[in-house]
Amino acid sequence: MSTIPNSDLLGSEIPEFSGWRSIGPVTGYSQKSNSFTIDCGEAKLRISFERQGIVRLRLAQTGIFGRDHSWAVIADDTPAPAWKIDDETNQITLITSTLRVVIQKNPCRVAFHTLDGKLIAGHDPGKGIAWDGDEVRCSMRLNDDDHFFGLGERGSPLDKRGQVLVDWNHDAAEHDPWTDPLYQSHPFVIVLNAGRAHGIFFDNTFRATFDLGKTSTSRYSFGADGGELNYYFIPGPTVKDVVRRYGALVGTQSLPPLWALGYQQCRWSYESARRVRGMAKRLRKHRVPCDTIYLDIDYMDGFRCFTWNRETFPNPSKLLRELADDGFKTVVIIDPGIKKEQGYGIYDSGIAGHHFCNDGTGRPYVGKVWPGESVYPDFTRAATRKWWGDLYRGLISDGVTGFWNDMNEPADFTFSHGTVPLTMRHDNDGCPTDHRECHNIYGMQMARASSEGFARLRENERPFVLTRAGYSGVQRYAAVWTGDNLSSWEHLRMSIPMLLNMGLSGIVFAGADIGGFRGYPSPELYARWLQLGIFYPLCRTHTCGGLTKDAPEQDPTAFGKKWLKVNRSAIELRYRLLPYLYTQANEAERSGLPVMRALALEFPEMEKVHRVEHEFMWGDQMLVAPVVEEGTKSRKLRLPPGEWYDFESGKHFEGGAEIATRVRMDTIPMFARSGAIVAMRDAVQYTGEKSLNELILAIFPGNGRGLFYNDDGISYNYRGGEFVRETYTIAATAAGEDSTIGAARNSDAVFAFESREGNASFLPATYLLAFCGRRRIPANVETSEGPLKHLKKAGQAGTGEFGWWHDDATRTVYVRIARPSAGVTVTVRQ
Ligand code: MIG
Repeated sequence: MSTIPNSDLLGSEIPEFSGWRSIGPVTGYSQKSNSFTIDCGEAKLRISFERQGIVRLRLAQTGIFGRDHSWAVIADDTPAPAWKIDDETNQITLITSTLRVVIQKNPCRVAFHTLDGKLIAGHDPGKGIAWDGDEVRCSMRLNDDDHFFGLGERGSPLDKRGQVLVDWNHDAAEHDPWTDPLYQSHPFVIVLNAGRAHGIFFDNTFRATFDLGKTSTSRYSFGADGGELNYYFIPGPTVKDVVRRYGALVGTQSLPPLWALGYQQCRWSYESARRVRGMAKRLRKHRVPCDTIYLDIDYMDGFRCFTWNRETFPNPSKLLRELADDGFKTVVIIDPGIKKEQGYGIYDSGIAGHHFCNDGTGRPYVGKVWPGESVYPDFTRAATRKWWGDLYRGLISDGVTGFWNDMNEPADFTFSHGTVPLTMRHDNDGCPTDHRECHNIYGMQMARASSEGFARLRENERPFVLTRAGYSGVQRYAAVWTGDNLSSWEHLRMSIPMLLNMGLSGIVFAGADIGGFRGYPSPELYARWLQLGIFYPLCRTHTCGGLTKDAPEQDPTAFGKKWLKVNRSAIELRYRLLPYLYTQANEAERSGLPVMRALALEFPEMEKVHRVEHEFMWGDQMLVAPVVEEGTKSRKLRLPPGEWYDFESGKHFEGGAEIATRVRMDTIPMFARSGAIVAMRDAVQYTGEKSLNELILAIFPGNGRGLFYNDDGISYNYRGGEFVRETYTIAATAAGEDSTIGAARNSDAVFAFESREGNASFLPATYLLAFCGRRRIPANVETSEGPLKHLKKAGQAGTGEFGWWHDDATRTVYVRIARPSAGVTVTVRQ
């Protein structure tokens, strides 16, 4: 078996077009309910009309379309939209209720227009669709002000214009911001031009490349080493429209169990039960909230999956029970590589069931990973996914609550390119093929097997699976972490555009290793990283600790007293914000919109903020500008247009400008949009510690709307209606005279419990409304049901008594009421 040179797989060369055949003139066409097939000599191009106004194009170079199968696109039973044909001399136009698809006849070029005839996107007039042997490529027109977002996990700057990006899942153990590819493949790009957006999803699992205006200033292109030229044009016009529609096509991030949104502590490795207990005890002793502890590969017996090292973990179920009693969930790592060893049950049953990928000669391919010689389960085979999922039974009965799937690019230490040979065979859901076609989906199908297995074994419990590799749609099965980063400020910064583009690509439940995986962070770097990491949907510290036992600890308690306080308060803030985060996670599942949002998603029409790399919206209500440089005393940042309030102090800022805000070590620059309503609670040590008795709503001056979602936090019952979802509004009613900027701070405010859907048993007994940014003591506060008592002493605040009081230090008017019915309003009169 030959080694494949690195450059062939990981290089970003875009093939020259000289030997390529470009599609020729239209010679005929035919139509069927939702599709229109164009003949271009021997080749055929099929255009079909999909859900949500999405248009699909497929090319058959030889005129014969292959199996129509996708690992990404989910089934859809919405009826095909109506469309009609307008056949003219030089072009054919397909007209839907939202788009005009214009097919130029000679040569065949396809373009997408608005109904009133404006060009949105189209094939490059010179190149169009082309192929060379197995390789396929599509060239599109490129405009001067086109900018590119999405494309999954990349370290490079947020706007991908001018970059060539490769999709080929790669164990990028040592990467920097320009290393490409990384671990995941998401061939989905969002094109943003003067505030208007559309998307392209190139559903091809072979090694793919996107040339986003690097080799040409007049066209961009995407293509793959094999497979079908098969892509979806996803209309906007807003970035949100594109992201939502992409979510409807490939599925959205499934709602995690609530505990998985808590803080998570990991290390390679807590290599013995003693050490795991020690870590857990330390966190509780220092009152650092934490929900989850991870076990890395050393818990296993000789790296054999689904086993325990009985010397270091003599009684796993006892350990896990103790941890559970103390409020910790335990997640263990499981790699795909199965040790080749007769007598090891998993290997034997895998051989008996033909579950391992063969090398092309019929024998299992044997690579090298942690256990030494290892074989690779074929996750592209349904029977193997079932077998694999069931293997978790033992760990689950030991008390393991989630699974961490690593090395699933898949990694192989045999070759310098880091993966298995391209000749390795896969079942490919009944259509056998080689690794070229299945490489990019291997990790996703492993995560799927794990998640589906968990769902069978723990009926009606939401799985938690964390995966390193993935392909479009992986978010249906797993959360994602961004692999082996470095303990450096550069890597802290890099994680932001990376996670923002992942969010735009549907991978919502994601995070980078807090503090960095390789190396040792300074106390300051760790603290600042944690202050950023509490906004990662997946909030996990992880390190390889230099792989030596005496390497320093990397956790919130490890940097001395002063830093412990800083670190604890960051994590407490995460827990205080959990109702909002959980609401956003539910919104992500419903809509496909991410939690960590690039400014371009919320403000597509405001070009100036599109390339802001190190700020983000957190949900639709908050803006976070974490400290990303060592020794920062004053954080410069750009506020998008509108009015903004400092989240802690309530201080008012006019947006649309660069500002600088002074920071101490424990300052996290965060802002609320005017009219923001953010659901919060008191901090807890872990999510299951205390139920939500009082919901705190942080309400900012202005006009706006907010949401609160809640359910049992663990089961699927919410899908059958066992949840509650409230919407609130806040309005600044004109005190009449004052219409100046920031006037909302001083005008009357009317807060309304607008609507309630679902089961009220998931609501808290009391609500604490915190009207922020109010300097003046109100004249009175009343609800639509009557006046409220003015509690003069701040001390009364802690007693749970109903009424209102003003806190001068934080410029907040607090109002505590018992759970009202929908429709009730609360008015603050100035
Ligand atoms: O070859 O399991 O990215 O998080 O700690 C290294 C050991 C294997 C790579 C993962 C990392 C994990 C480590 N793994």
